[in-house]
Amino acid sequence: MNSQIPTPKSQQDSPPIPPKGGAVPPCRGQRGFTLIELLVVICIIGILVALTTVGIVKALDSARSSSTQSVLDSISGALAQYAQRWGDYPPTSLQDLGASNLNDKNNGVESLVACMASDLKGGILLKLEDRLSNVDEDSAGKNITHWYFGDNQLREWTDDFGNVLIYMHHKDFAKPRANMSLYKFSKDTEEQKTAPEQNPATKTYSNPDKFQLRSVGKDGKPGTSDDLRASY
Ligand SMILES: [Ca+2]
Ligand SMILES: [Ca+2]
Ligand SMILES: [Ca+2]
Repeated sequence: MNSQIPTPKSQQDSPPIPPKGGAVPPCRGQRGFTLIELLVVICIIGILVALTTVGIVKALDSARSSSTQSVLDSISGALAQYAQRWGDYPPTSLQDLGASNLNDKNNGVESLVACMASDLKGGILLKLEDRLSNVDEDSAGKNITHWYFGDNQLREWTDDFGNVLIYMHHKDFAKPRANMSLYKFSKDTEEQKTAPEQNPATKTYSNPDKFQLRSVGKDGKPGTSDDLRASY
């Protein structure tokens, strides 16, 4: 004779009743993270963030370089039109067009902008107004080329890294005057000397019968590997 009292069916199937107060006891085998595990996770997240940041910076630099290259090529196309219209490319210095009291910085690009902004002989060839700057904060005594700006500031065009472009007419490649070589690329940087680009082996100049138009690239220094130039 079995003296055990059988458990009623309704009690066998019911889930365990949590203790009063709502606290659920931890399951067997469940535990929190150790300090080492947390540190490893934090390290991995840190590495992933660093890798992503490097990737984003590289992508942005690449986009800026592409955009700068496209602008250099647009200016180059407009320069061909200018030469057709005027019989020559813009001079490296507005001194050649009668300007006086130039401050001898950024002369090439200032002459380039002034000539392309002229509204004479068929009108303005290129505006690029979102790239206009005047980092050396100078002005001419008068409006030399009949530019459309409405004041006498000597403006420059900048690349996508915020540095002014370099321009030089081919007749000055061999013997640039001192006032054609000095560039202040941005408001935050010191003046730097530039020189026309040559093939180091043959000593021939790039684009020898026309002009040189360049960007100093992200590093803000002329003559380094990140420089960009118009597709001659
Ligand atoms: Ca200047
Ligand atoms: Ca200027
Ligand atoms: Ca450079």
